[in-house]
Amino acid sequence: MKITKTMLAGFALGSLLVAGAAQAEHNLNVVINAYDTTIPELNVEGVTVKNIRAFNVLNEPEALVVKKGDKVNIVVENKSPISEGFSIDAYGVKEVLKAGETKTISFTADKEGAFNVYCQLHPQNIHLPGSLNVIE
Ligand SMILES: [Cu+2]
Repeated sequence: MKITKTMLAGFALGSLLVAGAAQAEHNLNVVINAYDTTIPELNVEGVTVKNIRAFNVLNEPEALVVKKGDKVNIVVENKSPISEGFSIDAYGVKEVLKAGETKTISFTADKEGAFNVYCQLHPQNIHLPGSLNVIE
């Protein structure tokens, strides 16, 4: 009986070690969304314009944090009424999502650091950039 228990404990420990050695998966969800805003007054090059309707596009959440070595799966959903881009140059990611489209982007986070996540289709003062932080 004692031997059996020891063997079971050994098997359990072995299983834990195997699980620990496997590549961890990190699943994230990002929603790209556009927000209507009204700018009450704006002065551009000496000309004042009032009640401008504008919109800003955000990636939510803005900051993504994963561990180095993780297999990262990012499900990106575009809720903006127009096509949006999703790029991470350091990982060779450059996707275009049509309005309403969802895509899964996968890569292994083998480089440590803070990387820009941005839309390659729009200026960064309209579609605000975010970050991918790969930590040790
Ligand atoms: Cu955009």
